[in-house]
Amino acid sequence: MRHFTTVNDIGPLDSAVREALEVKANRFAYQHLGHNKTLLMIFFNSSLRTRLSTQKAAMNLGMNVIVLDVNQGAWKLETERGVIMDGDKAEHLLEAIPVMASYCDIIGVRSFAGLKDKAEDYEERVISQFIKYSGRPVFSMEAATRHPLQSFADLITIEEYKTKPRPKVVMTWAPHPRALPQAVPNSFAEWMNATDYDFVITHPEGYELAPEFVGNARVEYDQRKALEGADFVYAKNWSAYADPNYGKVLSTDRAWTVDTEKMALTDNAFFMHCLPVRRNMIVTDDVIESPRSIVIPEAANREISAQVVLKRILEDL
Ligand code: AN0
Ligand code: CP
Repeated sequence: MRHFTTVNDIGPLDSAVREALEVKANRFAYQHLGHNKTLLMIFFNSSLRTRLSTQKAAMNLGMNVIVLDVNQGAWKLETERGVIMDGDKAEHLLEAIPVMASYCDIIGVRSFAGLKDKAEDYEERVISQFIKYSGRPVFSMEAATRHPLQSFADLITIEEYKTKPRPKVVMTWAPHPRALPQAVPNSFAEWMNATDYDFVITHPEGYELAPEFVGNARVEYDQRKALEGADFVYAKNWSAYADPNYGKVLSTDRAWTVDTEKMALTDNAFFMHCLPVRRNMIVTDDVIESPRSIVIPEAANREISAQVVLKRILEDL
């Protein structure tokens, strides 16, 4: 593997999951792969899980790790070419990328959607510049439109917990006070559409995701109807994609919060969320604390998805 930004980069999902379960059973078996190799993780946005799990995965593989928080202590970076740099940004990405690349072998980038300019976000302008100008393998730690390390961990988790060959997986929008990117739901849909699961998306009208991510998923505007018979409930908030409301919060209606009464409509479903989660907005205390909540094992699998990706990149370095 060279770069990892979408589901297409991982190849057949059954072998990716098999490899993940092997890595999970024996996570220190590949320490030689990363010897004298350096991972640079660059964060334009906050992170708890991605930061820790990716660093742990790299250490399992024997790598050295450098972490840069661009907005804490580094120079502010200009990302647009042709700008007269007389504002607060002291350095351009076009110098910063090759300089950073000179200190490492592999680069992980977290750069969220700005949610102001849809074209800029959906062209993936930041991570594609890293791919173009670094000369290094680059992987997404959540870019503008996708969060593939999360979706891969979600897939591993569903494979571990499913009790039917073809489970019903329901991704439901849930309320949140701030505007969030569509990266997690886009990516989850992209990965679920690559499986043979029964995959349903439910959200209020106006929250339609980009058609290329919805794909063949069933969209059901009635959340209760969507949840009937579900085996997995995947909650997530996102801001509007459709024009003219791109990046806006259209509703914070807590009638969409996942609670015990809604979980009772399912087939004793497991509850999933990528975290961080706002309790009693997205999901009630009762549901997230219930024995059917698998948010912690889901987060633990982030170490495994990152390790498979780093292992495959190291194998092809
Ligand atoms: C981010 C998002 O929704 O994309 C990161 C999730 C992994 N969430 C927040 O900013 C709260
Ligand atoms: N799920 C996830 O990516 O969490 P962080 O934003 O804390 O990395």
